[in-house]
Amino acid sequence: MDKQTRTLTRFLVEEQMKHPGATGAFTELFADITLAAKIVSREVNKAGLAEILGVTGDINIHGEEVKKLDEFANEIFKHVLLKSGIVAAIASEEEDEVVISPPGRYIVVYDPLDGSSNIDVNVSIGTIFGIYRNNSGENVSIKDFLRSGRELVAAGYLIYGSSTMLVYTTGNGVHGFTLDPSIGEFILSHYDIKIPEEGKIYSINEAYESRWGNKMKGYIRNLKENGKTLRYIGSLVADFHRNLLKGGIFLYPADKKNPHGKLRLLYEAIPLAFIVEQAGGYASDGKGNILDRIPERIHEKTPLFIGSRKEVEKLENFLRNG
Ligand code: P6P
Repeated sequence: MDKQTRTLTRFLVEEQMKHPGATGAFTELFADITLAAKIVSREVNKAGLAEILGVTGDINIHGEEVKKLDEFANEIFKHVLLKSGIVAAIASEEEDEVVISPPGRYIVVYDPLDGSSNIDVNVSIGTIFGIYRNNSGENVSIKDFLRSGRELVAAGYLIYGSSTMLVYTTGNGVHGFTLDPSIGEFILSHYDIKIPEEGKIYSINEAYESRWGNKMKGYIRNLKENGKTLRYIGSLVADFHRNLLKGGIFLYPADKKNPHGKLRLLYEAIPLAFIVEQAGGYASDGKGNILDRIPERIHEKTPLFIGSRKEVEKLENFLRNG
């Protein structure tokens, strides 16, 4: 019976009870995040049916402008977070600048719907988020976002797939919850996720091989010679989630076309790096730990190599020594 009733809400309250000084603000913030996630999940799951799949500027049967799903998801998270009175500012992949709305004890970074180009073909997509303390009170500004991922209070992601899952960490392990749409609750399904130290899977877009450096080519050749298998969905959250559970490495290197990589440091790489490290894995930009990087701009790009610790460390050695 307990398995069916261990909801996210109950889990968060149990975690909160371990911190006597806790005010409940973090638990309330998470309730807001899960509310936004449930709304996005509903729209993603019906996107193939509703006119919402349309491009920006279409008018639906209600005479309302139809937003693309990623813009819709951004608006939902932005509204719910900034209306909470708990979040003083947000940085979003869909917002050119940070959006400041104090007061609030926290600031949140997020990619509202990563991989949304896959929604038309029913491939899993996701939301990635990270939560920091607001150390500047009413004077919160962009400077409060340009800080190490080691200051994260929490990080997580939603994966909108065959089921909708929320996976998050507050620095005490990584836990996964699966949405039961019949009761509208996230139920604990993956307690204390640990990524296998090694894995057979590697995830990279091999179409770009001609753009890689020789050391990257040598590393991928070595993976093939050692019997690894390629799995690449082209949706970061889906590729990351599979490798988190099964082991392996995801790679999005810098190349001739993307000299700094394609993926975003602040609201993609850093939150996932916190999660994977809490699960026993490792995330690198090829030179060092992603969590030691200090973003210089909110939309800064980075190479990303993330997954089983031994694999990522072997990749770093290849890039150093060839
Ligand atoms: P490519 C989706 O557009 C995305 O941002 C990530 O979700 C995904 O990992 C990556 O880009 C795929 O990029 O160049 O292989 O199509």
